[in-house]
Amino acid sequence: MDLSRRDFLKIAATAGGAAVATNSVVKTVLALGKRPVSLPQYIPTTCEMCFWRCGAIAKVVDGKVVKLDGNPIHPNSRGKLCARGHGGIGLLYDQDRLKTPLINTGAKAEGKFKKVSWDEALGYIADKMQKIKEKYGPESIALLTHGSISTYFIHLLQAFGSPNFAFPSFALCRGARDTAFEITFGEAVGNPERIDIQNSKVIVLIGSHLGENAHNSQCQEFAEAVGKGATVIVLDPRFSTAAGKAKYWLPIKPATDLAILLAWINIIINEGLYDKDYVARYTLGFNELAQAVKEYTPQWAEKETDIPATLIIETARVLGKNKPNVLIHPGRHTAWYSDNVQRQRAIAILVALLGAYGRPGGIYLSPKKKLEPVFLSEKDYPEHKPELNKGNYPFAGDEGLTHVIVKATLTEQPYPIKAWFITGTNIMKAMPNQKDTIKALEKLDLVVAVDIMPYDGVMLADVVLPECTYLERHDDFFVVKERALGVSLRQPVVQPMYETKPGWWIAKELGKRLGLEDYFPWNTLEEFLKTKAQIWGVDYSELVKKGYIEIPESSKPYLLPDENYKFKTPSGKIELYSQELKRHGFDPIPKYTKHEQPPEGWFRLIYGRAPVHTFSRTINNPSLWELMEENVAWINTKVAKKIGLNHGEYIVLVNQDGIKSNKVKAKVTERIRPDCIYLVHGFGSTSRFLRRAYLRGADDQQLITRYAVDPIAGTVGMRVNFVKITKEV
Ligand SMILES: Nc1nc2c(c(=O)[nH]1)N[C@H]1C(S)=C(S)[C@@H](COP(=O)(O)OP(=O)(O)OC[C@H]3O[C@@H](n4cnc5c(=O)[nH]c(N)nc54)[C@H](O)[C@@H]3O)O[C@H]1N2
Ligand SMILES: Nc1nc2c(c(=O)[nH]1)N[C@H]1C(S)=C(S)[C@@H](COP(=O)(O)OP(=O)(O)OC[C@H]3O[C@@H](n4cnc5c(=O)[nH]c(N)nc54)[C@H](O)[C@@H]3O)O[C@H]1N2
Ligand code: SF4
Ligand SMILES: [Mo]
Repeated sequence: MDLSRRDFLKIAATAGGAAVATNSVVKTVLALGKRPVSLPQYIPTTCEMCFWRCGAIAKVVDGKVVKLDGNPIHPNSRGKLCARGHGGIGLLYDQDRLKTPLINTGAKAEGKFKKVSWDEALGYIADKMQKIKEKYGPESIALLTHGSISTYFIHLLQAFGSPNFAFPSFALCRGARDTAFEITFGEAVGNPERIDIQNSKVIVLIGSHLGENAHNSQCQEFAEAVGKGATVIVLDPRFSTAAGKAKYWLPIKPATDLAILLAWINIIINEGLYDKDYVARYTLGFNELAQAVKEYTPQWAEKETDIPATLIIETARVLGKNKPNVLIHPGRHTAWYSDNVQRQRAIAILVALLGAYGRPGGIYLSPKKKLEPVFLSEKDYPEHKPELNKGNYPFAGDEGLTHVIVKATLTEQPYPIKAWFITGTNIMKAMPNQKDTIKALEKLDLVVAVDIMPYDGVMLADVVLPECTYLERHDDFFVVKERALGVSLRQPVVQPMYETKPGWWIAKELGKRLGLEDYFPWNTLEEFLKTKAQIWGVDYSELVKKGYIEIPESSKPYLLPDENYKFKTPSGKIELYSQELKRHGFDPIPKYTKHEQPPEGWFRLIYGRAPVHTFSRTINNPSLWELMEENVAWINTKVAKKIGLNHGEYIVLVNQDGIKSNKVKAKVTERIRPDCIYLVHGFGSTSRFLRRAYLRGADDQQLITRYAVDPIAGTVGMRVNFVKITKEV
């Protein structure tokens, strides 16, 4: 029997109080012939079960993590973790983790691995990289990356001479939103989004499915606002969890959101419901906007969206009446259709008309202080050929475009790509058109994956390097730009298990073998962190104890009355009409684009999140898998009745290109429109190294063989695939 905490407290109490507890416990335990139990340690760190990056506190007993809790002083967690955050323990102790470096000895992407030492693996990679560099130049090595490991590998590849990296978080996630807000307000809306949801009187969720999207403090604030009586308006073809809290659920026909947004703008202008002082003081292009939206009447929008004109008018009035304390949620995963940036522009314009940017309950301002970047080394990067990772998209962000890397690999244009590093991203699940991904992998001379788990994309690599989990390592500081500015620390709460190593160590060691040691002028990352903290004037030892430090006097969430705030746009104003878009040949004010709708007998495939999983990365996690082992296909009751389908029956989905999904259970429900089918993303793993997740549920990405690229920023629309239901499982 192990001594539990309750026993400990009992013993401590009988021994006469806390002050003598430790000695008494040791004595008592020895007297009982037991091994001494150490006192629990509580170590703060930063969660990486998703990218909200909450402050977490690990309770560690005898070198084992027994509990994870939210750090109360961290603004992203406020003392609580979500289910996935608690699932960090499951990740740490998952028997299926990558444990040693691996080299594929079979055919390309065959996954026939032998275990090798770090020295052999890194030597092999360095040798191949040098050969590729000699033949094709350093730019021919590309990096697909996500998460905190990105910092070290972008640095390594830039030091080697390649500028070609891409994150899924731009093209496949929030790129459209960030571009639209930059164009309109001169600044992206941030991550975490700078939304003042706790003070909103009206909350409009356009697809944002809070509650299923489990971003911690945002969900907490949403619950708070609902508790205070905020009016919630949800546009979603599916009755989401958030719709369950809404006064208005508008079950919009998928792909038509821009119609309702333009109609709202039309009504708000026509009925004089906009914030006139704010518009006059801060915006540019109001007259052009008023002219351009004249055609977008509520009656027109009704035909496009299936939402009655009366409801469109009623909700527009709710927005106008409650301005400026209105949150039009800017969304996050905005990679929906081919006009993502313009749809997001319409949201930004609506925010401006309601005077909600820089106002309580709307979008709050960035912290007024900055922490200047401190780089891993001060040494300049070598000259290189121009980057290809942004393609020909004038507004593509600095995070690069994943599909452009794939295309360049396949076509060798504008120059060849011969190697991929894949760090912290599951390319088979994150990127659409898996066939192209495989074709590209087959063309490459070297594929290296650095990961913690043997997920699908990882196991197609030539060399697999095991990183330790976030609970076993330091990472670079996280600068938190919430209402105030802050610094969050990640530090190991236990030692790395097996032969796993931190990402910074892997990059540094590989750098050494490539003759790039000068780019890593520190022995451990902690040494670098201490220097960085000193430069920023942050007390590192306090950070170690607390996990999070707020920068004093950095908060200024709202505009002052009559403030002459200068926006970071070229004009210094909020650009309702965008000269920049016009200069590049795009519509300066959003225009409606009609998208193809599914033919009779077909359904649009839509997807989203489950509260207990993060993309594909948690589906094998023992504790989270237990909560949800596979996904289900949401199908409307009438549709099911027509084809004689029962709730819980297994089906297969087939897309327009004849691609079949894994078998998946039907969830027959009134909670979805009849013209679409919904899957939670991330399931249907094809990696046989995952004992729990292998072939469980259906993979939405497998069915997403088509995608629509937005010409403005190169973001990818993934909701343009149609599926049929078959019962042949
Ligand atoms: N069809 C479809 N596609 C999508 C989406 C969708 O909903 N549907 N969502 C899109 C969005 S919004 C996003 S942000 C992207 C997400 O794209 P990704 O971030 O690529 O998502 P995951 O599928 O979770 O793959 C993450 C990989 O990182 C690994 N990993 C986790 N933690 C660590 C770590 O600490 N170190 C290392 N080295 N590796 C780690 C995991 O084991 C896993 O292999 O996908 C996009 N693509
Ligand atoms: N639990 C959990 N939470 C997460 C994540 C996770 O993996 N797990 N990932 C995080 C990340 S990186 C991101 S980007 C976010 C993504 O989450 P959000 O940005 O909140 O979600 P959306 O992409 O808007 O898509 C999901 C919703 O859009 C609806 N939808 C589909 N088509 C349409 C349409 O045409 N119009 C409208 N109005 N709605 C439509 C779907 O029914 C679904 O309810 O979630 C974040 N939070
Ligand atoms: S939202 Fe959940 S998974 Fe994401 S960082 Fe916070 S606790 Fe971790
Ligand atoms: Mo995302």
